[in-house]
Amino acid sequence: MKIKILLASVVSFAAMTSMSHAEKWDMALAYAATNFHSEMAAEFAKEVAEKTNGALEITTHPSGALFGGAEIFGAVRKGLVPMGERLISALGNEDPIYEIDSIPFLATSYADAMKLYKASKPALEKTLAAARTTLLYSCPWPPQGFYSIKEANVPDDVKGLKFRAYNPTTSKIAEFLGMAPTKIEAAELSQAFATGVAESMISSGSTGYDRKLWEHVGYYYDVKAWLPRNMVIVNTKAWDGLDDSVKAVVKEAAATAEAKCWAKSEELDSWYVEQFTEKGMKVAPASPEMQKAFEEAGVKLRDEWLERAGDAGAAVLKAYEGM
Ligand code: PCA
Repeated sequence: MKIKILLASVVSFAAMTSMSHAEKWDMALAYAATNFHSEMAAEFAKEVAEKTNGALEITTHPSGALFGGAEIFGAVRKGLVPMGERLISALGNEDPIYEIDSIPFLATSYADAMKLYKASKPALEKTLAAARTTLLYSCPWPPQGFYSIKEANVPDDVKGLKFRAYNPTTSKIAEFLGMAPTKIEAAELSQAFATGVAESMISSGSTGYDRKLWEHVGYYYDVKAWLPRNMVIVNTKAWDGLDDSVKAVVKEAAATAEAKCWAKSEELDSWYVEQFTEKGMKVAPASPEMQKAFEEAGVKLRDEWLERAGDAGAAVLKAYEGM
């Protein structure tokens, strides 16, 4: 009897202490609250709060409100914020594995993008671990197309255009085509096009839609060049500090968010592009000349990537090609 009472009080004490340790985490997001990536992050946060009975409450901060896109990875790594979402390939200068999803024309469908994710995930997780961060989930943007303020039928048409880049790969493609790249976060896009700082870019219909680019840009070429992914990461020290039961809930919610987000991205892909036509943009596939120029840039970039990524990179590509 005594033991039972003692046990009961130990249990309620444990419950109390775990309650007093209820964690409140911020999650830094770069993209608009209405973007599907941000909506999934909000659903993920809600599921975690519900299933942990409030032991972990995550508040999402979209549109770069807490940290701008370019700062999120560093902020999570340093523990300035426990959790955040970042466009993986924007980190390409830190390690080539971060930009495997943006090698042009390597994986251009959702099925191939998933294969590439699976083939590269162990290497990605290892690289993230060395940066004291842990991967929770990763979700693709729709296939990438080319936006231009002027009609782009042949490579000469785009020469000299100011190009908005979001990662090293897009900067290099722009240079290859004689455009002038500048790195600009999605949150600043409308302004960049409105003021003429940007005149062209490669991105998905999703980002053009979020930023109402039809107000400034007349042409969208549906190149389907690659599907870059975002990743949701957590500072490893913060992660290690969670109870195992909370970790299990977070992992499960992350797996759910990942599956839903991939499906949502694919579902919205053509819808975004349809909206452009409705808003009066000219939507077309790339002309054969432009397609050829993009593909030539792609071959160069792939070779260059393999050189930088060495044996480890070659092994990942081989695993992907064998899937
Ligand atoms: N949208 C993001 C990255 C890729 C995409 O489709 C952006 O343009 O910033």
